[in-house]
Amino acid sequence: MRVIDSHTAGEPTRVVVDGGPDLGSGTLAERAARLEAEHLDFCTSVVLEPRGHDAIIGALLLPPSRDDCVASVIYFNNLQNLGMCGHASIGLGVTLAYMGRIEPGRHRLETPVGVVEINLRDENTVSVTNVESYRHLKDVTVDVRGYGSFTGDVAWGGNWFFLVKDSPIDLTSANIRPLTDLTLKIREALEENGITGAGSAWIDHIELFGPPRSASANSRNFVLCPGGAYDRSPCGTGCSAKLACLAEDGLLEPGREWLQESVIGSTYRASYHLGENGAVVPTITGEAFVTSDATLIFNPADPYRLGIRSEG
Ligand code: PYC
Repeated sequence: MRVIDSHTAGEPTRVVVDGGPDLGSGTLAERAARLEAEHLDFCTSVVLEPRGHDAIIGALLLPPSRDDCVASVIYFNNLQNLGMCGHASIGLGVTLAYMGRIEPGRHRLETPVGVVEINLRDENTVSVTNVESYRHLKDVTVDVRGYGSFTGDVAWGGNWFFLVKDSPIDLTSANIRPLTDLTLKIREALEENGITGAGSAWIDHIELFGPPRSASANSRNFVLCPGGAYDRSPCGTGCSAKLACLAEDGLLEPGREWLQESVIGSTYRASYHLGENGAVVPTITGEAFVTSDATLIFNPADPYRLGIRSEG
């Protein structure tokens, strides 16, 4: 199986170029549902140790089913599919350029949650124009065992987020463990209290905000991803959810730039325009670098060929 690895603002993406499972016919959303329901072994074998680690986002590259798209893609982690993934779309743009499949300029990508645009600005810089993003719930308060109460917004940016404005823990890479513990507990508290995204969707990403380190940035964040890893980048879909909240609070005008720092200090430039129905359409710009072009080997005698999964 050929894979091409990259990182976007520090967050890794592994594009599966060929050798993925046969997902049959149907819409991309139907094929993505089949990947999640029937091919978890494939997903864990690609992203988990010993070939990878739990922060890697897989991107299964498929031929486009629409004439106006350059490719179709299904993003996945060690647990499930991701509807959309900002950093991986930037990584995929740079990977498609590395493969000689796209030239600088605008291209459309089909994802299970809709068509997004990637604008390859140079060899390493891509702007992603995401699906429409919106706030679902404002100022929801939950009691988190051992930590006290937290108030945040529930918003959609291609994935579901709970966004807490003032992190009680300093957002620095020295605090990854306590930040992860806290956000896992917040997620548990949301689940216990039946707080969900639209249509009872699981809120699988938790985002804490605090002051930036750099004078030119607007904010710093820490993002817990569904599988329990943290996002090294400022999280493209998380920035989209943030823009939706800022816009709805009247704190950021269309076209104005928001510079979001991640917990490791990497940055995305983010802005939005209003979509046809008045919703926020975010554009996120970041840099990605290809780090390897490799063949994964699956030896039937290897007891860990499907990845090392946590028990229970
Ligand atoms: O950039 O949207 C993103 C993302 C989601 C999970 C990891 N990265």
